[in-house]
Amino acid sequence: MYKLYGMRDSGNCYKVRLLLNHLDLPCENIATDILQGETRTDEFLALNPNGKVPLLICPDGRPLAESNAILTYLAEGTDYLPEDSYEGALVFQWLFFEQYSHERFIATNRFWMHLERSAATHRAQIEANHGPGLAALGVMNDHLAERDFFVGDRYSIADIALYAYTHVADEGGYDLSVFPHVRRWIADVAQQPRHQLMSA
Ligand SMILES: N[C@@H](CCC(=O)N[C@@H](CS)C(=O)NCC(=O)O)C(=O)O
Repeated sequence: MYKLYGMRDSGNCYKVRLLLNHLDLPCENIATDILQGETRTDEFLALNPNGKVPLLICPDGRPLAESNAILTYLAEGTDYLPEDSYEGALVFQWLFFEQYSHERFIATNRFWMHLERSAATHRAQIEANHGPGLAALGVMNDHLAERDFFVGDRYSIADIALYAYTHVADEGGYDLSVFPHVRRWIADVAQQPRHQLMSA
């Protein structure tokens, strides 16, 4: 059985829980509170020297970190990662976009404003992140104006990766009402079979 070190309110961890649920793969969840330093213990650092969740432990005991790497590993050979090499590369394109142009602005602001509740301390960084976060949402909105899902008009791990922090972007101060295609897509993702709420 898989084991997942993670925190319920973390979008990066939610991505993995969501895919595991879609795939109906049983998993033991190991609650790991980043606010209490539980990713910085010697025991945890021995498994992931980078000190971050999610961390997946495969049934054979091997650890795997980085949410989008975990998604790719679990999705291999399933409907959630296209077999076609070009479409597969497009999925990677959006996974890298999510980490470089989206998550570090939108998730970071949500962390300070909603989870750590340290917005006053990080006011300047929150303001600096806001513009690039809006730009990422704009790129998504324009892309989704033309299609149902991110790649090949089929729900894939590109959607799962981007959904995790987009559907709670308001908690980081982002107003999604100006991104109608993103809002339509959020509703469609939530209708997928075996969808699971972040709070589940
Ligand atoms: N790029 C990593 C980011 C992981 C990450 O930032 N995890 C946060 C929670 S969302 C964490 O564990 N922070 C604890 C720490 O930095 O001490 C991924 O996608 O998995």
